[in-house]
Amino acid sequence: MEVREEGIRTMEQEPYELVVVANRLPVAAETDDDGTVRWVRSPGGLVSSLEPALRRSRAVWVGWSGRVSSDDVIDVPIPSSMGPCALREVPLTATQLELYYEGFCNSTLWPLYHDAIATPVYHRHMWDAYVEVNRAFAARAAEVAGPGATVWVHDSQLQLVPALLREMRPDLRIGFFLHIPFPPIELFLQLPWRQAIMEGLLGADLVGFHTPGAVSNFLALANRLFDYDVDPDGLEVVDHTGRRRRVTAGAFPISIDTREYDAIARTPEAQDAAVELRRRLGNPRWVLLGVDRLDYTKGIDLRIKAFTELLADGSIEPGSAVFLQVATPTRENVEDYQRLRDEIALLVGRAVGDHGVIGAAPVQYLHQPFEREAIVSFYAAADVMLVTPYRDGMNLVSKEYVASRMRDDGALVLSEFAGAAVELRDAFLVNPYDADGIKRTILQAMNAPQAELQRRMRSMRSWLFEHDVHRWTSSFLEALEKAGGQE
Ligand code: ADQ
Repeated sequence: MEVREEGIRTMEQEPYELVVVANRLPVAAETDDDGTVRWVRSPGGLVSSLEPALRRSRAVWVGWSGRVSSDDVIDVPIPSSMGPCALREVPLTATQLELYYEGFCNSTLWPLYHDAIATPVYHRHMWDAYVEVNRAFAARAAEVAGPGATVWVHDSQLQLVPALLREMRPDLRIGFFLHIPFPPIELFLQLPWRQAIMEGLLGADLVGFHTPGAVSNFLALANRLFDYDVDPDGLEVVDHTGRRRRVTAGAFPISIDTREYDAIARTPEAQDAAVELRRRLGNPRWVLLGVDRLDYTKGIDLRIKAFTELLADGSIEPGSAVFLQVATPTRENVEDYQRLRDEIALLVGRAVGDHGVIGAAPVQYLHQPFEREAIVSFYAAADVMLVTPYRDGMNLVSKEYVASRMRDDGALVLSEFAGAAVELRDAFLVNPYDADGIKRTILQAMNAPQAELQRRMRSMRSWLFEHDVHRWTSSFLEALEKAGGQE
């Protein structure tokens, strides 16, 4: 297919041998006042992880562009120069967005897979929209994949795609990766559509998770629901024609581009910005930092309460420490998120009202997105990083902090229930539900001898330099290459 864009002629390389299927495309559509559609790159996240692999092969990315289509959907081709590969849109209507994305993905699956921290809703019309949208994604992938292509499906929004796609295109090699936790059997069994979701996932040749714990939850569930014999690396399933097929399951802990974070942190701009930030905070002895999407899974509330109690009981002297919480706005149309936004604002307001002095607040709160360079300068400025999710698939923030500490200093306080805790054993690990435990651990991190901090940070950094995102991508794709096999 030829695409013309601003006089540049580019040739897309069909047939595609690698197809990435994810809810969002790495570009977003913005519509101008006169109705013209402009494409804007959405950097970071999955696209930077996959970029090298995408550039190596004839690749295409299938996903939603962020714009709402009317019911009679139009297919606007996206200029291929916008991405590291060709891009194909799956259009979503306003109703689909509400029922599939805000509904089934964010109000059913997200809370259920995160230990039901918020109560999941189970509505049949939302499920119907989830099935419909998964079908549309599978159809699009089936349409663009070349013969025998490799397809990598991402995350909880698209769990039905592997089986749907296999039905449409049995020649494909299909991998699925779940970016969020996979819940224990007892929770998953609540789901009225548990069987269909598991059948969807078992359509893949390889199903990947962040942690060994998630793998064993998945295998135990396959055994319980279908009575399949499982082994530690997967299972054999029987398809509708009676043929046996191998499904491999494994842990592939996602990571970051460690060298890139390290390099940004080393720039004079980042270092100057960190010094300036500390100055603006009043040059306290300790800067504590939280960086999260404003999500109820992240444990922001208890973290603020713990810090406030330390001020109240005199364990931290006012003026000696400032806690900066940065939170990106997210999922603002979902009710639980609107409530959380108010709760956090209230907690911050109380802390500042009760313990602040004129011109100096012990807790500072920014509910805004920032550029990556700015986030790195926050990391560079922070003596103690607080990452205390109640449950998190991996948590990249913890890894980004470590990668940004080029002087091997700083302390990472990390929830035992983040996937990252499996790897970052030298963090100050904490039970995120235990207010006293968080308080004790914050004090321990603040007062640890420099030699201990250096030992811990060095060991975490050397792990991350070896286990970076490039290793994640290649190990998943290599395992996918070997996976599968039919009788
Ligand atoms: P998230 O829940 O979004 O990801 P996380 O892994 O921590 O959580 O990634 C958040 C990203 O957003 C980080 O790269 C961070 O730098 C960035 N970010 C946070 N606050 C920001 C702000 N104010 N401005 C700009 N950027 C900000 C999901 C799962 C995780 C899993 C990832 C990847 O929930 O468990 O690690 O996917 O698989």
